[in-house]
This record gives sequence, structure tokens and C-alpha cells, in this order.
Amino acid sequence: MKLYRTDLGSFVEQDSIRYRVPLTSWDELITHDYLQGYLLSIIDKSDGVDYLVSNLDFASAKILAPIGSQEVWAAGVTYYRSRSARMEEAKTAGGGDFYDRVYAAERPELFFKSTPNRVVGPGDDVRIRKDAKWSVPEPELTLLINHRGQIIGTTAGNDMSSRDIEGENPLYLPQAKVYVGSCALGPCVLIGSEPLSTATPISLEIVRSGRTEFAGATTLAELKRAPATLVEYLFRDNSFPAGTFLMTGTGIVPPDSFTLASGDRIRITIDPIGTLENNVAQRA
Ligand code: DO4
Ligand code: MG
Repeated sequence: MKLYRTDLGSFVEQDSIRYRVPLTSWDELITHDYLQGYLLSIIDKSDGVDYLVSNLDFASAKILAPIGSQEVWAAGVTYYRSRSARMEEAKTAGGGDFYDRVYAAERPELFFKSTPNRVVGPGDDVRIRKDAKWSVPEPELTLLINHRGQIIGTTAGNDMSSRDIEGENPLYLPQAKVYVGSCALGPCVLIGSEPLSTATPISLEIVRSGRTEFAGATTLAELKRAPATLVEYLFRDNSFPAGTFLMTGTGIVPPDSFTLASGDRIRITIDPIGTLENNVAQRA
């Protein structure tokens, strides 16, 4: 079951058939006592009302990022590929060892990624910083967690990152990670609390001037930490009244010679969720 937030309200999709969701507040949906049951009751017409919408009506809606007032947090160095790339980029700054240690440590790296106003949805522009010379997308399975700490769904996320800033000094991480347009989420939330199969593929394609400039893939089998463990650490001595998103880290890192440029198109596909597509822009 997929939940979409659009400029015409929210829609739930099952077996490619869409239904209008009568509850209009996204935050109320995310903090609903039993969201999955509520959405199923819409599909089953439990209240006698037919919420079916035509494909034409759905196509005329603009799909928005599936976020209300939730914060976005992120886990880092959860894939071996990420550990190795960061060790290399921080080598000259003497910070490489931290990444090796956090990959092996019991406590994961968790950092604050974004407020809702910095998040963009499908089709919108993600940004690269003007003062960065080395920018990459990070395709990440992203958990949606309600205020009770329960995983209620998953979406695709892009943790845009400035690798030269992060590599110069690990203490610059917030500047490398948190800026306007540095996070994309969507296109929908796949509702469900069961973990996705470890065989689930995550793929990234970057298209420049009509040509594939970079393509890479991984699977959830490469994710070193269980999503539930990441959530447990995030909720330790913390509260999220509207729920929160948690990006689970990247397992795809383009070669060091690659940096994003304005006009690039980024496609992140996580099969059961769909494809999150954004163009890259730099602020004037
Ligand atoms: O430690 C820096 C950030 C790591 C990260 O964002 C990732 O591994 O995805
Ligand atoms: Mg990341």
C-alpha cells in the first residue's frame, strides 16, 4: 500500500488503484493510532463511501514530498562502501580513523539532516552548495517512524552531501549536509512495519546532457545495521511529537573523480517504493 501526499490532498494506492484519503492533515495521518488499518478501511469502503479516484484525477495532482512537520535524521557509515569512501576523503585531515571506528562500534552515527523546509519532493530541484567543489547524491532507504517510535513505512531519500567540506574536517558535517534543498524524499510512503527483504535493490542513475554519467546499485543485504536498532538509538532520550524520518545511510558512492553539476538529473529507485527523480541546481 502506497501513500502519496499531493497538492490535491493525500491518496492511497493498492494494486495500482488509487483512493482519496479523507483525513487532510499529514501530521494527523502520521500520528494516527493505526494508520495501516485506517488506509485499508478507505480501500474497503468500510464507511460505505467510495473513495476511488480516476487515473486522470491522480495524474493532474503534483506529488509533494511526503512530509509535514517531521524532522529528518540520518544514519551514516552503515555500508562498507561509505566507510571506505569517507576514510579516503578525510585521510589528509587525519579524520579517517573515526569512520572505521564508527562502522565497527555498537553505537551508530546518527545526525540531524533536515527540517521540512529544506526538503524537496519528486521533480523539484535538489541543490549543490556554491562553496562546495565536490558534491554527490546519497540514495538511502528512509524510514518513517511515528511518535511512538514505530516504523510505519519507508520512502526513498537523497542525502545530498558536499564531500570536500565533510572531508576537510569531520566537524564540518552539518555544513556539508544541512542546507536549502539538501534533502529529497518520495515519491510515496510504502506503508508497513515489516522490514523490506534484504534482497531489495537500491539504484542510482545520474544523467548529464541525456547520457548516463554514473550508475550504481546495492541491496539492503549490505546495510550493516538493522533499521529497528537505528530507530532504538534515535529515540533514546529523545521525542518526536509529529514522528520523524530516518535515512539509513548510503551504499552507493560515485568515484572520487565525479562531482554533480547544475542540470544533472538524479534517479533513485527502490523497487517496492518507486523512483525519486530530481534535477540539480545551484543557488544564484
Ligand atoms: O559520516 C558522514 C556521513 C555519512 C553518510 O551520510 C552516509 O554514510 O550515508
Ligand atoms: Mg548519507
